[in-house]
Amino acid sequence: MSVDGFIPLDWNQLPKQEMEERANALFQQMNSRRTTRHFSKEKVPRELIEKAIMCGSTAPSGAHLQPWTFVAVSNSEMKSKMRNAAELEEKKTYTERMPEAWQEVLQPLGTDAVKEHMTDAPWLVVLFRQSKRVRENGEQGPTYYSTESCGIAAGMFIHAIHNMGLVTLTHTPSPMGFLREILDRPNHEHAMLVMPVGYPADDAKVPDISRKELADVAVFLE
Ligand code: IYR
Repeated sequence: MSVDGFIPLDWNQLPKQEMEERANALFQQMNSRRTTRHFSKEKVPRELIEKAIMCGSTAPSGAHLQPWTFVAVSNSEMKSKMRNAAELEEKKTYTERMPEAWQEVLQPLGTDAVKEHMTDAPWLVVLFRQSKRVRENGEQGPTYYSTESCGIAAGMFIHAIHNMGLVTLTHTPSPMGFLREILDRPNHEHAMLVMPVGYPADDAKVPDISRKELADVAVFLE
C-alpha cells in the first residue's frame, strides 16, 4: 500500500560469501564484453531487443523523468538511408574535421568512415535524449541531467545485450542531426548514440587492447 507516495524498499540481505561471489562473477562477465565493428547478418528476434531496451529503461534519471527514446530499426531501406547519411558526415569528419590529436588515439582502433555495421547488423538502436517534457498543464518544461541519465541507460542497455549473448557497438556519427530527420523524431529529441546490435561475424575482430587497472581508475580514501 502506498502511503504519501512511498512504499517499502523491496530488498533482501545476501550472505557475505554470496555477495563476493556475485561481485566476482559479474566483473568477469562484464570484463568479457568487447566492442566489435564486425556483425553477422543473422536475424535477432525483436523480443530480445525489447527486453534490452527495458533493461536500459531501468536506469535512474533526473527527477525520474526517464528522458530517453530508444528507436530500434530493422527495416533494410531505413538502415541503408541511415548508413548513407552517416557515411557522408563521417567522410567529412575523417578527412576535414578531425584534428591530429584525435586521429592519434583513433588510429589503433581501426575506425574509418565506412560503416558496414549499419547495414550488416540486424538492428540499429538509436538512443535519443529528450531535452524537454510535456508538463501536466500541457506546456513544455525542461528535463534534468538528461545526458547523465541517458548515459546510464545506454550502459545498462549495452550490458543487457552482452548478457544475452549478442554484441553491440557505440557508434557516434558526428554531427548526428540527420537521425532526427530520418527517424522522424521531434525537435526536443537529440540522437546520442547509434548502437548496431546482432551476432558477431564469424571472423569478427577486436583491437588488441586492455583495460586500465583498478589503481589507474580509482582512488580510495579510508
Ligand atoms: N564518430 C566517428 C569517430 C570516432 C570517434 C571516437 I572518440 C571513437 O571512439 C570512434 C570513432 C566514428 O564513429 O567513426
